[in-house]
Amino acid sequence: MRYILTSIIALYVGLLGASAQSLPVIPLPAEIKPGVGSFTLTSATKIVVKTESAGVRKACDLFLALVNPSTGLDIGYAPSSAFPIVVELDSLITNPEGYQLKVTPRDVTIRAQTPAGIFYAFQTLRQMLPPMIESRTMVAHDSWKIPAAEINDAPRFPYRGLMLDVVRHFFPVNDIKRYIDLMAMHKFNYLHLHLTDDQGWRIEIPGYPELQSISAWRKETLIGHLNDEPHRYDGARYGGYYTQAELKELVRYAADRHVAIVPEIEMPGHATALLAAHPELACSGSYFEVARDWGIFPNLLCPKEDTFLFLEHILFEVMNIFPDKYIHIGGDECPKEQWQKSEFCHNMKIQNDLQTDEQLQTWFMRRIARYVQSYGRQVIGWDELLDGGNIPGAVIMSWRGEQGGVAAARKGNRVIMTPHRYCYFDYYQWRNRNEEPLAAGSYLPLSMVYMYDPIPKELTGDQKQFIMGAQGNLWTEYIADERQVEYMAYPRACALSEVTWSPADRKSYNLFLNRLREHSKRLEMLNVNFARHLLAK
Ligand code: TNX
Repeated sequence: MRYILTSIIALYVGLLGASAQSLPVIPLPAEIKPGVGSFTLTSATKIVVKTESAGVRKACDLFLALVNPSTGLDIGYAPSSAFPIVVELDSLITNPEGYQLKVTPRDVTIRAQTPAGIFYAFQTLRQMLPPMIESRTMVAHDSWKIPAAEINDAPRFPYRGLMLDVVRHFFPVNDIKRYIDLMAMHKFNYLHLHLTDDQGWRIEIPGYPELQSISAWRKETLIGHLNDEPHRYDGARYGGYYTQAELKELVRYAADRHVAIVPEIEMPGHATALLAAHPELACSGSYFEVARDWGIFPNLLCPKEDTFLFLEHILFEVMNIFPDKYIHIGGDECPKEQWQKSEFCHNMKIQNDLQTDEQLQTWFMRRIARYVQSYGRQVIGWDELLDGGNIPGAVIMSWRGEQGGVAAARKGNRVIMTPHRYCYFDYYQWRNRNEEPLAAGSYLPLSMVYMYDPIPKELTGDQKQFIMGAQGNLWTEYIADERQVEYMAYPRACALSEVTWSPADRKSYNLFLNRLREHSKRLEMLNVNFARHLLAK
């Protein structure tokens, strides 16, 4: 009886264009109403733009650049068409990133308040087409069908991020573009670039040539895991940096795909590479080497006037390259021995009525925050930022756990959740480590990413609104190339895209896995080196 019933349901679902479950769209849209039949891309299909704007055109252009090579069709624009894809801005759609997408056998209609919404509608439409649409060369395919459906969609959170650490390993601009392409397909809208750390400085700053000639390079790199003893090194000079022109081009590329880049300049810790070029910014010591090991280093910038002037100059340049709202000022993992030993820091604390070194650190970061904020920008910092007091307006990235985020939201600071237990994609994703490439240590399976809810339970109604979203972090100590970047990020980033985009009450890990099985064919067409443990069936 049960079998017959499921067969009837399956048949019924098959006749309808799309069921919520059969559409393999990731992240899952907020609302899908299945329709009847399907729309087919043919040479008669044309995009009809009802409200012209550069942003709308760009979103359409990118869709055409995707579908024309694989289909061999010459789909373009027309004032009208018998089989149109109608694109229209509509101020009645309330969420600036939301959209309505209606597919019938005769037409496709896309409405959104902004070009971002139009872009996201196209990403959904793309995922409703067969995976072969992703091919860069023409493929023989009998028809390019899109199942009929009506989709109303908008993100759950305004901040949907991934971080890429380009210090521990350095990735060419083209690799980052590919990372952005994949992010955009999954409706992520912030790429956090970790640009400076103990092991390198990756951003060109005019007027400070040693940042390029000294800080950007390490003598050699640790082989194997940090915990392996004794430490062995590869003997190969390693490094590089992005020129200002490259970064500006990357910003443009990302903006076209509705991804904003958040640049991070680390301070006062994780500063060894900077100190290698500018030892005068330390409290004591005159010789520092760009780090060859991973881990936490004792080298801190000294909270003196020269340091602030230097950092302000750097941040001025950074703001000139990166036009978006947020500038990340680091602030994590600062062992305080050097400050404790310093007469200067001791006096600083007395002068400013500070009792602890944590208060001194927050005081340091508050000064930097004010500088950045004076340019109309906003700072983001790791959750250590508030260990010694408050920094008005600072956005807190809660990484040590959820507590930093909870405390920040209670103080009225906005929060991006990135607790390592749920969001660190440098951790192993499979139980049997011996079967895996070397990774950082802990274990973060796909299911755990999927199950994560960025809103901590202990927050009250009012406090919840301070949670802007969540971010997955890809630290690259053990990730040397783009293939491994993709292996660690996917499919966990697919899961995080649903955490940050899809309505919490529609999430289901099993249904996600079903969609992911379909979605993986698309990733395969895109030649993404995703981890296949859970898709082998
Ligand atoms: C902690 S998360 C760090 C990074 C490391 C990472 C390795 C954070 C703000 N700091 O410097 O790369 O752990 O998992």
